[in-house]
Amino acid sequence: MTDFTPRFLKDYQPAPYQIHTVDLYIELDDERTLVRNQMQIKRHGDADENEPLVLDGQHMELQGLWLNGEALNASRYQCDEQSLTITHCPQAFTLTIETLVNPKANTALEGIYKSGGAFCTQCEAEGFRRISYFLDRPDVMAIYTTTIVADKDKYPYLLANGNCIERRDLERGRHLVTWHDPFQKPCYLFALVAGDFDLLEDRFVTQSGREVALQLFVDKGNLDKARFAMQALQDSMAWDERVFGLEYDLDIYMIVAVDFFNMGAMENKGLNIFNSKFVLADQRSATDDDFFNVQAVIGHEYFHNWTGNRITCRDWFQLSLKEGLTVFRDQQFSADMHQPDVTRISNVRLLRAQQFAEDAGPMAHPIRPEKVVEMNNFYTLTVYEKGAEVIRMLHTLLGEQGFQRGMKEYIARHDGQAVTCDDFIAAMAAANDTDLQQFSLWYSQVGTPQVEATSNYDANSGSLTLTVEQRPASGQQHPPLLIPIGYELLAQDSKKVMHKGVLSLTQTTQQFTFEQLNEQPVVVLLTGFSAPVKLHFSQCEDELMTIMVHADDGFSRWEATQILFRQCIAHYYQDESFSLADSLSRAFADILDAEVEPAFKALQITLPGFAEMTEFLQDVEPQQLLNALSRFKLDLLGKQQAKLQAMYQACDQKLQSGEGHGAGYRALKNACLEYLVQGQSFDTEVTAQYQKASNMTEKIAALQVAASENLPCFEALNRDFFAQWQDDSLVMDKWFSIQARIEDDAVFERLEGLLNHPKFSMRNPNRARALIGSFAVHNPKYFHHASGRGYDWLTDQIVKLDAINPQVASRLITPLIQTQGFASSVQETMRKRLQRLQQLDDISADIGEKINAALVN
Ligand code: B3K
Ligand code: ZN
Repeated sequence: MTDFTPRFLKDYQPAPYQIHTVDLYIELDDERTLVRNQMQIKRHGDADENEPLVLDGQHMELQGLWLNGEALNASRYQCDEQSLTITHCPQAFTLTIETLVNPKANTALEGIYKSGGAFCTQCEAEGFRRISYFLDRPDVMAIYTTTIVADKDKYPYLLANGNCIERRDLERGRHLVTWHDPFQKPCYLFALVAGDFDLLEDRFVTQSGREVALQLFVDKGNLDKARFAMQALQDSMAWDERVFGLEYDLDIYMIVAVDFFNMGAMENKGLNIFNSKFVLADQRSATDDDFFNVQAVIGHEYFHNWTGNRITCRDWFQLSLKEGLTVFRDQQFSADMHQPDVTRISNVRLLRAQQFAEDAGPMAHPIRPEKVVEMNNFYTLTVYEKGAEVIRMLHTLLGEQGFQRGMKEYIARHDGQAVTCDDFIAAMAAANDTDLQQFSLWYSQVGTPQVEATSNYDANSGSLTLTVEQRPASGQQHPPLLIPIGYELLAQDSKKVMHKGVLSLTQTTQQFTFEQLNEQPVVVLLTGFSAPVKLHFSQCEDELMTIMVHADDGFSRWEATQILFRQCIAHYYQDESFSLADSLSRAFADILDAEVEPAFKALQITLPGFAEMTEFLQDVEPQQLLNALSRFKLDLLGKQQAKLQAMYQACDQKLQSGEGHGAGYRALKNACLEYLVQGQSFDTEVTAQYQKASNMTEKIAALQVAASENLPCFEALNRDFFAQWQDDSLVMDKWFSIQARIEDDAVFERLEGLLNHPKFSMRNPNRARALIGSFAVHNPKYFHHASGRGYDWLTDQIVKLDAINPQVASRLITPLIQTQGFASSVQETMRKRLQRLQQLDDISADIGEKINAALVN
């Protein structure tokens, strides 16, 4: 029976024992890997001397146990499926444990496992307990020395954290390598890799003049695809020095790319392990978005070296301490490397389309959760993305200088420690001599707060009063939060910005007055998306159109168009005979004509999608919403076909002449394509785009629209694509993802075929996500099919996947548990599938926790 007992933040207790050093000797073998773990352990001064030592451990065979060199008598210890308990421990002692693990059978991809021919590890959050018995919690920090023994031909590279201190050959073709990491760390940052790779080497000279060796290990034949990642690493290192004054600390930084990986990447000290999707990229096989993500993830993991590794979390409830902060840092890095407005808008789109839904769904939790069954379920958009928004608000309130002062204080106080979110806030407050008590409520509140604003201009006195009100998300309760609200006041005539700044909303209702205005301004609120809230501020079309063109803040210019679109889609949704108003068609034409960066224009003309719209409507009937979205798009095309076509061609010419940043023109060209394919005769152009494209961004966009619009050219292009790319694993993920998006009635038969396709494997998380995840998220027409067949199909796959890899299964179940927002009959159909899952024996804690939460009402 699976254990669904939750753990609570309020029950935190320090560990009674500390592990100070860990000496690991690991003899790698596919099915019988031997791990000898020798630890120096001390009882904590306050702990009772009768306190037993309880070590975590799972999926291992205990082979031997020695205390201070003597084999331990069976009466002194007890071993079960989850732990090893040792009684009567002295105050300080050496404990040696020998265990056997089976990497080949490890399909959960936690602990030691095999990815292709290589051994690798994943320990965060609680995977080290699958390698050895240990106090598997982040506040136990030790110095590690790791010796690896393996066959030299098959595994010429043996890697672990820190610096290499010994390397020698052994008998029977084996070799031994020892690594020592001089920094103490929690076990979740332990890593080991053994394999045969191609190695890309470079170096970085730090601001203090130390030379750091940079090594990137990739599957053979992929060296050219690793060059961009190497550059991204060097850029990250330079950026962290320049902006945060933070320098790398070891003499070597290694990144290994593997194909089998549960998430994006892992920041293990000195030895990052990455999903190859976030390392390998070249123009032919990767899209511009892929390049963006490679750089962002390389940055993210590198930035963890200070925010996560040097200063880590006291317990897993504090995860946002490192993740929210590090996402904020990677977002700032991306903004500096690209266009800040465009980057910010992408952050906000992700937050609103996905995190808002999580925060309104059954798994809603504060950025610092209070109750957890399976920790892996809490690597969420809330902890990461909303967590980053909370850090951003702090940055907005304190300013860049104040924020950096706070960071310096945080590091001065806590370098080398495992700390809490409160410690972080306390350092920020102390450095800025300010009180952040009210601000810290953001760490415990649940749901997306609502903010309602009205404005009143008094022409006689020339004063403008803004009345702003906040309330918790529906069903939630908490005291008023400190919400920074960025604003601009635009002059009606000159369109100049008369005032701008940030209002601090601290009360439930508050008024803000601006005096001495000689005309009624257009008010822009929540500039830069200054807080993760839902803003209700009713503005007329004219005001929105002024903002759309004249606001200083790029996010607000984009948001004004989105508000117009959302309102219009809502009309289409509510009224089947609604058609486009001339004013909106003109506004759309203005956007198309405006002189703005192509990447920005691409975002402006991209309509809010299905997920974003379900946030803004109530009791959604999925098919009716899809219908509204496509009628709206078709009407826009009907009115502006000539302009869209001209823009499509203009982008194409810019690209051919190599003018400007290609990525912006490609984004705009593809955004136009999304409209143009709605018309009757774009088959030839789609085929031409596919055939001419020398980069994946244009090629895949052509194939994708051909699939989702079911164009006649699709089958031929699809075959061609498969034939060309069948041996490239990352491109095959794209291919599977496209197959799942095909909108035709044969989709379920097609999906069955794909599950049995020779290139499909449930064991490879990228592949499973590409097919299953893409269907549930990108094919809403059939996922939400009225028959419930889409829900059934997802449920069937979840059952199979849960037995192989619960962590991946648990991510993919998200669209099925987020029933809120849909009409009650739709919710009922979804819940039936969850009930079916709930009745199964042997469901994992990962899946069980989510289903129980979803079915609780
Ligand atoms: N810290 C890892 C995530 C680990 C997830 C474990 N289920 C990657 C990151 O956030 O950088
Ligand atoms: Zn992270």
